[in-house]
Amino acid sequence: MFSKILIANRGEIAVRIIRACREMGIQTVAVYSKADRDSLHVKMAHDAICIGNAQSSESYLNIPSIISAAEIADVEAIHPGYGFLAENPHFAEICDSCQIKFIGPRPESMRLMGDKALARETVRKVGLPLVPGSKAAISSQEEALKVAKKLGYPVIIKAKAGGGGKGMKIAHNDGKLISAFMTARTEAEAAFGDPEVYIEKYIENPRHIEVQIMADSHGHIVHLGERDCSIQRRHQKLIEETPAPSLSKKLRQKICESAIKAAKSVNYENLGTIEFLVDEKEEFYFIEMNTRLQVEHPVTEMATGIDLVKEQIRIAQGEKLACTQDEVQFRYSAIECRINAEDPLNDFIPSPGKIETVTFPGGPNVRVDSHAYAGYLVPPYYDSMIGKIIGWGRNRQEAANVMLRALDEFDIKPIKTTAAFQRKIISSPAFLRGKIGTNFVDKLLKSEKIVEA
Ligand code: MV4
Repeated sequence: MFSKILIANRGEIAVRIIRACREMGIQTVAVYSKADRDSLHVKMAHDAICIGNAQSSESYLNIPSIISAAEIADVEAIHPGYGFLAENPHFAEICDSCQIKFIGPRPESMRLMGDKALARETVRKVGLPLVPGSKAAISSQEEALKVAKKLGYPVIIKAKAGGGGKGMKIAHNDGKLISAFMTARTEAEAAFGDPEVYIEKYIENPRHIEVQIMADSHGHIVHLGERDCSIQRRHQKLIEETPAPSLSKKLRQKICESAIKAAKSVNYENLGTIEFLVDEKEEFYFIEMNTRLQVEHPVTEMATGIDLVKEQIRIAQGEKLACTQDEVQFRYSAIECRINAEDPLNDFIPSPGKIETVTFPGGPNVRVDSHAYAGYLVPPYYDSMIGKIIGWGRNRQEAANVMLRALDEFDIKPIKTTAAFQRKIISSPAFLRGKIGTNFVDKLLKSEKIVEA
């Protein structure tokens, strides 16, 4: 059993992991950048070590600094959280070679699933449905044109090393395809050091459905249901929920079984999320697998009563899963709003700065995961998410009512946040009817502009 863990992250997720460790009687070591000296995760951990400058490349992404901190603090394991080094197979290998347990999947699984074209090919072999597309990376304009002709427009160009919507380009005709192909390659090279791209048929306004799985080192694997993450703007998710609204029992079953199949195909260990698109004809397609704990994990936790971070730590300790598939119960509907320090009235520009006052919601069926407090300075160097509010109930309507009430209670000054915008979404008739797709937010923003004009 671990007695001390280092958390290689910051913000709300570092706080979340420290909470799990406390309950398990595990000592915690925080690492922090010079911009995060006064951060809540630093106050909450047993120990804290400064690992460098504000810029992430010099701190939270700085592998030698983090490993040195782990050695100095003499920890047995590192939890990477999400983002930063969470899906970096090289970092996991270095942890291994230093006899520090990386709390996550094996490096080979991360490498395989990190190559989005190879991931496609791997799960295709075990029978998962894929969006029609190229089998491997496309390296010439001629080949790109040939594939697009076969698929029919529109098509989407994705970076092999990408994921999460980074570096994607949509093309509606041959002319646009050539320029999109060239830009996609250049951007992929700049962002990931790998210019390789692949092409898929573009699905219009799909629902973005993902399945949470967990797998232990003894070959046991269970799914914890799905989440709908369609409410997003520019690939930043704003609202996530479980169960996905208007998904038939049969389709849900098929998607969850497919997710297990995908994870089994790579002999997966630890937590993972398998992403799917569901189109207007109720067809579903695998798109990618994320090999980490996700931001939106709390909705699954509130719906099932399973603490995913504790499970992750138990799995890393070599323990067996605490429950079988039949024992997993889906009790509640849960909704999460990501609270970003951004101004929705000003094109969502980041709104960092000092928080003078903050009141978090409370009461029945509300959870707040946040590192914000009165007096905290939101630094401009990192992601703008300052916390998450989760509400749940016996059905979606109850969960939505709780969420709306919680958003009303939430108050923060003087920084701007997305909360009021999320309130608008959740109180909209289309959302309440469960009529959501990935175009939802853009449509809402467009309709508002027309009203203003
Ligand atoms: C797609 C798609 C449509 N067709 N793939 C976004 C996240 C990443 N994991 C994959 N994503 C998408 N992949 C095909 N073949 C639509 C999305 C998508 C999206 C695309 C453009 C603009 C906004 C989007 C929001 C959610 C999903």
